[in-house]
Amino acid sequence: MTGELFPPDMPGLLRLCGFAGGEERALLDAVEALAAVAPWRRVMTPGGKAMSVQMSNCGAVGWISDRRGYRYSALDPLSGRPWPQMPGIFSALAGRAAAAAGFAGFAPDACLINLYQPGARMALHQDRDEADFTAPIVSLSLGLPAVFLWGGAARTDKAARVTLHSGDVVVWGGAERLYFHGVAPLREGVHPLLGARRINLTFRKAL
Ligand code: MD3
Ligand code: FE
Repeated sequence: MTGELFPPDMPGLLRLCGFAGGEERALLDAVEALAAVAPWRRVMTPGGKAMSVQMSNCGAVGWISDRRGYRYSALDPLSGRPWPQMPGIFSALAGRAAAAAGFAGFAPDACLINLYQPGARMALHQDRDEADFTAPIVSLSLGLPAVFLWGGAARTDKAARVTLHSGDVVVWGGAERLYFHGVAPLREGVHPLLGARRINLTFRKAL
């Protein structure tokens, strides 16, 4: 396990390459169990377009999007029921990663789970639906590698390209918490555990 600042000169970021390397099977099993309760779905942007990424959530609240906008909701709009609880293996991993990056006591109340199949992408955006921007966001990547687009404070800032691999964990805090970011279209491939998929979990303090 190695911790490494990336890209250089960004003190709010810590990339922990392979941080979850030994736990991928257990983490994937937990994701599949969650998806059996709160199934993958393609959400609609407020502009009325279906996103190419499929999503689910666990935790006290989940991130949703529809014609009324982006927000966190305690209920899964598909079932009308609360989102499944965040598995202990998720909150423990997120807490350990945040602590390694200097954010002791990180207790996420939301986990957005993104599923990418080849061609799926995420346009440049900011994450600003959370109540408290001083809490970091912790992300975990599983499955096929993805090219992460890492912009700046302004939408027009040129984005750097950083490949995220299965088992990589990144902690995003400080000023970079509000930087623009996205994911380039997922390339075809087969991962030994996940097949032709990438799953990204983002742990957030939303409330
Ligand atoms: C930097 N997800 O769900 S994870 C998202 O790979 C999202 O699915 C991407 O962007 C994915 O909102 C990127 C890395 C990430 C997540 C949240 C961030 C980077 C971030 C919030 C602020 C700054
Ligand atoms: Fe994001």
